[in-house]
Amino acid sequence: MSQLIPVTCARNCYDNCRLIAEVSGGKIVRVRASNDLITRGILCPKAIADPMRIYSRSRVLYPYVKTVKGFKKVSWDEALSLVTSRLGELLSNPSEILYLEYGGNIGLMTRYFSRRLWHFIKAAVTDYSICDAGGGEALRLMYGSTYGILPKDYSRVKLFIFWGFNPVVSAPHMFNLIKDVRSRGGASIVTIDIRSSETAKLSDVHVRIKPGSDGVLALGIANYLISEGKTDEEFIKKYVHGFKEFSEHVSKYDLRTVEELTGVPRDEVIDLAEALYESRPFCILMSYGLQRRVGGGEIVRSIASLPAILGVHRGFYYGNRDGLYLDYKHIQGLHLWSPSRVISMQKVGKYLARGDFKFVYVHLTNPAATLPNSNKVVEGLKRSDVFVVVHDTHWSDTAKLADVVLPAPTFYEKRDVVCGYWHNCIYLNESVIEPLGDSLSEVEVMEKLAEQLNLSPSVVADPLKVIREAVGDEVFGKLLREGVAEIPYRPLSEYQTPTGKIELYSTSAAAKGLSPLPNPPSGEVLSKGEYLLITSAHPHYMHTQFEDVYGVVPSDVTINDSDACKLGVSDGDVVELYNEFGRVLMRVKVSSDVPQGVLWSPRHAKGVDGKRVSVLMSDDVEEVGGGSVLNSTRVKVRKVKEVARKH
Ligand SMILES: Nc1nc2c(c(=O)[nH]1)N[C@H]1C(S)=C(S)[C@@H](COP(=O)(O)OP(=O)(O)OC[C@H]3O[C@@H](n4cnc5c(=O)[nH]c(N)nc54)[C@H](O)[C@@H]3O)O[C@H]1N2
Ligand SMILES: Nc1nc2c(c(=O)[nH]1)N[C@H]1C(S)=C(S)[C@@H](COP(=O)(O)OP(=O)(O)OC[C@H]3O[C@@H](n4cnc5c(=O)[nH]c(N)nc54)[C@H](O)[C@@H]3O)O[C@H]1N2
Ligand SMILES: [Mo]
Repeated sequence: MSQLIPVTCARNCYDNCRLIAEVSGGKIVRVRASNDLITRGILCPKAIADPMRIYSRSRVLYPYVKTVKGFKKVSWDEALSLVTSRLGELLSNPSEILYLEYGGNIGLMTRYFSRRLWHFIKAAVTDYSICDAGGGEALRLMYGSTYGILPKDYSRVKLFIFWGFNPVVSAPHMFNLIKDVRSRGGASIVTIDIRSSETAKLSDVHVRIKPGSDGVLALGIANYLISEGKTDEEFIKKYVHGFKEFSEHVSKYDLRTVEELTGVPRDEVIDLAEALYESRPFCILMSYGLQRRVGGGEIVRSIASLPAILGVHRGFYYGNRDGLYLDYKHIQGLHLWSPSRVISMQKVGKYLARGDFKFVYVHLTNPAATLPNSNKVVEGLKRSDVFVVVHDTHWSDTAKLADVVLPAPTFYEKRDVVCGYWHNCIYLNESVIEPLGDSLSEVEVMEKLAEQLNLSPSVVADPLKVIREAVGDEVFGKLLREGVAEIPYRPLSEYQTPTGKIELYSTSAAAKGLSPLPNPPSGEVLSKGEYLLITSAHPHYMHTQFEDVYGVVPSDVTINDSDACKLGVSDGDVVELYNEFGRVLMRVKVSSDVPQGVLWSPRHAKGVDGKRVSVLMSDDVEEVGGGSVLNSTRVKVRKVKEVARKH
């Protein structure tokens, strides 16, 4: 007899699906999809493959210590006493301890509660800026916070614009929900992307734009609407600050300039502007890929001006966490303690390699593969004076470089409370199966470390009690009774800016020395022989996860036909991509899906030489919000090997 046990996916994905694990003989034999509003009976390729990944040979099942002969299996006691003796020596110099963590599991206990130990000892942390920081800060400058329309309100939306967003791959359940709204009520779907993405191919309209020029398009649309008198005056009077300055500012974005800079024909610009005006309420879904570039924050700010002049309260989606009445700071203990140093995530490699840190604790991330300028990350982690501890479910690239590796249970093997950044549901996960091997959860490891270091009991608080304080009694009560609850959401018409209005002229930006009005780049400019390398999500992988099931992330680099011709390369040939940060060998795929001058690879692609494409990624820092500029990476291309062709 098998048992069916519900569990919510805790991966760093918009969807956060409700899954049903089929358990037989204490093992998960299959994963199914629940039929709720979000999951809708559909599984993504990752959830389908979970049983294989849970029981794969690349699981870390026991603690290991690195020796000259390789990794040696040890007991938890041995591993922990090694870790705490190193950590103990540095407690009086906490800025030499780096706590490196990201979104391998976004559970409130696994990810947020376990930060308490590191905050308590004042370890250095990162600014968590790799993914969405530029756009997030841009929205805060203008709207006071990032939240937008919730999925349960999509049924009233008449136009969805996926702006630099590829949800068919990166948020398949979001796309399915919106596709359903389209087929029921006649809403349309527009995608604005530099390439023919999977989503562009399934949309009603694909607006193909030059990389990095989206802000120009948005301000051009704004200028057109203002000059045509197609704005919502009442709304602007009541809710918008700085419309006059904004109108003057955007007047330079005439249709000719916009067409020239963005490559979008003027008729398409007008169509898009008219569609927005006619199809209110609309929802502009801006992705994180769009803003991971130089000027990314200003691009998001420019796009976010459109709902303001057209009278749609927060007519966008970017990330909804800010809208939830959930006190994340409280769970992390940030109301009690603060880190001794906060470093840019883009610069982790640089700072590690130059010896800023003596002890690095890594969990929920695989930085040797996923951070920019990753050659430096690897160099830094390999330094003989740096002690590296990795707590992971699997033997990641980073675990293989560690001094101590600790086994972690997957989200199927531990209790947690899960809540994401798209919908407002919060779920209680009970463990579906016993933890595999000797694995211990993040909370358990934190408790053990705190105990051995004789730290205050306030670090090792009861996680459920702390979560209850963070969500309030009512939500918590429902969560315990029913396993799921909705978190109350801030009103869409509330703007947490200094003026209480949407600030097209941002007073906070001015105070920070940034341009008070949106000031987007005119697009990526390439020098002779340079290509722009864009990387984005692949359906089979969650970043570097699932390589144990689907094989390594393919080493493909997609090149436009005419560029391939110029370079004298064809499908299957091996080329070297190189720049000031590193070099990697990739396999050519010729396609008109990408425009001239642009190369596309799956994120974290593993080259034919075994190197990750991340060795090429620029570690520059975006001005607004300190975001990453991964999609502003420039490379040169050299043909290395021709594939044998049949004649
Ligand atoms: N299968 C899968 N799903 C995932 C993930 C995963 O690894 N695998 N990761 C999750 C995470 S952490 C994230 S952050 C999201 C990311 O997923 P998305 O938010 O969808 O972002 P990306 O995949 O980075 O890029 C989306 C699109 O932006 C386009 N783009 C790049 N530059 C520009 C530009 O200048 N202008 C325009 N208009 N378009 C541009 C790219 O061509 C790409 O099609 O996905 C989440 N979902
Ligand atoms: N070139 C390029 N680089 C990028 C991006 C890009 O688009 N292009 N995208 C960036 C973005 S948006 C992001 S979000 C980052 C993501 O970067 P990472 O967060 O480093 O991504 P993952 O490879 O998913 O690493 C997560 C790790 O957590 C582990 N893990 C999973 N569940 C658990 C758990 O419950 N407990 C523990 N202890 N470990 C667990 C996994 O095994 C894996 O090793 O990459 C960034 N880097
Ligand atoms: Mo991300």
